[in-house]
Amino acid sequence: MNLDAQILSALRNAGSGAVSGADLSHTLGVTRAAIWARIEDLRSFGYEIEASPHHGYKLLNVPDVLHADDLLSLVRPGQIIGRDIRVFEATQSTNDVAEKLARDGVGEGVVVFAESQTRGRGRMGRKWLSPARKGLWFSVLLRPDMRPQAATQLTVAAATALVRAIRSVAALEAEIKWPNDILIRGKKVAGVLTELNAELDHIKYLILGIGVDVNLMPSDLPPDVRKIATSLKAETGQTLRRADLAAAILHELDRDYERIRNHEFASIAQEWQARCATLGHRVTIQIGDRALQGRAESLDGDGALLLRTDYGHLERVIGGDLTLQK
Ligand code: BT5
Repeated sequence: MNLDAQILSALRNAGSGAVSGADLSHTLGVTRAAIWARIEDLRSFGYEIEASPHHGYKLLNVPDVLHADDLLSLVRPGQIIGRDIRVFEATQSTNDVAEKLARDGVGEGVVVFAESQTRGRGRMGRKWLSPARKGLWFSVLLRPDMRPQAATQLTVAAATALVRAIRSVAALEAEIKWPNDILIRGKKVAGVLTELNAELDHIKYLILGIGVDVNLMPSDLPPDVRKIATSLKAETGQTLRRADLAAAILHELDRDYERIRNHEFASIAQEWQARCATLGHRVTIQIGDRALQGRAESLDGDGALLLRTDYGHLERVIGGDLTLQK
């Protein structure tokens, strides 16, 4: 953690109390003048920090901006996901930035956030709208020791992590629509885009791109997307502090990544199945120009969907566009 993150963390730990400049300077091993300079800088980002000669520094209010040091100060010790955080004001796509970091040899766990994306993408070249400061648009770089066929485990993990984080921060029960949509009352609130670079039997790196509609309102989206999308603000009537949600998602994702590393994917799959709006229903899955019809039965050990087709076969499906049959 760098100095700003350590200061923010100390101020947070003090709760409604204050921390003296002398204490901060002593614990962090820098001069009081250096602390003061960092406090001034944080204030310029919108952090409201009271400075009183008698009591010291007190955190009064934190702005709804994404700030790498602030996010880092919210990451729990020992987490892999989020041990390195980069925030951009604008990028084309955070997945592209993460991919570049991967090619440069950056270690797994780095998370790239952008306040806005000019070319956010969904699957199969579709667009992902990413209005500035209204949502969480980010990518996580992972280097899992697994076969490419098992990569779907991570999409499944991302979905369960999103459901838990949304529950803990917004008190909403979200549902999962296979393979990568998170829905609230049938409308999409988040999506996951998993991209990987792999050899035949081994993943070199994998990028989980996650988009969450947090504080946007229907009017922020064009009419065609507005019809199918919602946001946490639209559902709760409240503006959420995005950093809190981001921290919760990274924490939950880290827990699931640990379960995957410990070969406990079955427990994630179980959780996923309990929140999945798709299982047990008759569905059509469009894969390119092929349409499969049948009953969505369960997930297999790699996270693929098992579909009982109308001909009685069990098909293993790893991607596609799913519609529920009425
Ligand atoms: C997805 O694709 O749902 C994956 C979305 C992943 C976005 C993240 S943001 C950070 C990272 N960087 C990127 O460039 N991407 C990732 P798909 O299932 O193909 O859904 C795309 C469809 O969702 C579009 O065709 C629209 O109909 C709809 N859509 C677009 N923007 C949306 C939004 N902000 N909220 C809800 N739905 C949206």
